[in-house]
Amino acid sequence: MAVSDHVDLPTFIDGVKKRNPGQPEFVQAVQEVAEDIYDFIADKEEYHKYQILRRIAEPDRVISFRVCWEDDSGNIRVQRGWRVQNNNSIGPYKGGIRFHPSVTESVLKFLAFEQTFKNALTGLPMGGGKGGSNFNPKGKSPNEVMRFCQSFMNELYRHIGADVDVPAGDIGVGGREIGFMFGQYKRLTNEFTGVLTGKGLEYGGSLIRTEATGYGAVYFLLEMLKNKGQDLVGKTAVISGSGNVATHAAEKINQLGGKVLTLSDSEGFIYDPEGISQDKVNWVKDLKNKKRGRISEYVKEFKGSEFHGGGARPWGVTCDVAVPCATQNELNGDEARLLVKNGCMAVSEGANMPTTLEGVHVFKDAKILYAPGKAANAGGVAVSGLEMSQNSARISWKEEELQRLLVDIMQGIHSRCVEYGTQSDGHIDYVKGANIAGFKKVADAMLAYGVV
Ligand code: NDP
Ligand code: 2IT
Repeated sequence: MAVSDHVDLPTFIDGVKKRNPGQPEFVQAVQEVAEDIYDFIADKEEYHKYQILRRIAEPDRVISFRVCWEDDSGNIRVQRGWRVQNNNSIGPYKGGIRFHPSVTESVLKFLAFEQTFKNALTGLPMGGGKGGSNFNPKGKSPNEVMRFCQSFMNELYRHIGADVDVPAGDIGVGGREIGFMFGQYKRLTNEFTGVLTGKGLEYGGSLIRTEATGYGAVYFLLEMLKNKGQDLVGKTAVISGSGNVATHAAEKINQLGGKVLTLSDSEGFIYDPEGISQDKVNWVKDLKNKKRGRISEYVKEFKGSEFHGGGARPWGVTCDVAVPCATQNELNGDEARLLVKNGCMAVSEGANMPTTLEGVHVFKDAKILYAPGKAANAGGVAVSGLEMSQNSARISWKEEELQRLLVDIMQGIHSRCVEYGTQSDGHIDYVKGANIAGFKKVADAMLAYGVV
């Protein structure tokens, strides 16, 4: 037997740190998963022998490339693009593309790693991948965004395909950008295939894909509450972000009788004590998607609301439930303690890894209902998986059918978390449940393949 088979958890994490210098987000994501998986595989010799966790934490490949484009003033601009193909044991690589100045290889590796478990949890045949660029779409003209997307695809198209790797949107990449990228892929390859998801309805997109992540995160929240004999009626919610996931989470909370108090962006948060009702959510969607404006503009439109600037985050606002929907590490240990102290009973993560490792431990120790992103925000990629199925069959399903499937998938993920995360005192550790259920499916496929 090889000597490295049974390294303990600290030694394993040390190794991950040494092999991935300067990649704190990636190390953080691996550590959070490894803490649970080490318990689970303690008595499972095969997973050790075949180094399954070590292998999942080593991407199949990381593709890095130059993206040149010309801005409206004729300057040549150079950005870096990536696609991280983490693991395709249970299906083609699948995961979004992020355009944001904070994008680094570490960020995309953590996202591709998380995506591997998330996609397994959906029950659909999708492996894990993620891509993106440090391109900042803010303040760019539509033509500049189009030229960037086309240049990005000029390299990416070699590495993707309907049965190989199927990207979608993420931060900074919505329907407009997917349209530009799909158009360029089609032009380069002369093929019309389901190579991207999140497409427009006119060219192979699926109904409810736009809504699916935010809706799904609230369905998951509702499942956790139902398990305690509760629902969302009359409950106050604090939400961060004001993009695709945040606005659709707010919409669903309103539909289910809750009251949304906050939304945010990187400049600060707005607090509306009257509640951000559906007409206000529609106004924010318009602000973000059409006017490409900032959330601070909300207070000019809706009297009685407040804007807290300087990058302030909303976690100090007293609430029953919290739904972080902006970005990674936007909720730290102190903020987690504040939420718990103020009586927050449930947290459902619409964003990926929004809570720091310390914050995760605070929620776990306080035994509140806490759903990690890989479980709670899987509704988006799940409907992407349904878009792939519709594209392969060249049909479009009806909205009611897709709505039913989304609810069904979120309930299925909840059940899997309960199965693997229920503790001896009856408390459900959703982080543990999600990590183990996601890991087991990918790990068992890897065992079937032998050493590859
Ligand atoms: P959008 O681009 O639509 O919105 C992102 C929002 O988050 C904006 O309000 C943005 O504010 C804010 N934000 C982004 N980066 C930062 C930052 N560094 N600090 C503070 N605020 C920030 O993205 P989505 O709504 O699609 O994505 C939000 C989260 O949900 C991400 O974590 C993403 O990975 C996750 N997710 C998305 C899915 C999808 O289907 N779209 C699926 C599953 C998860 P600003 O404009 O100031 O940057
Ligand atoms: O983080 C995610 O799950 C996404 N950004 C969606 C990925 C997808 O392929 O739909």
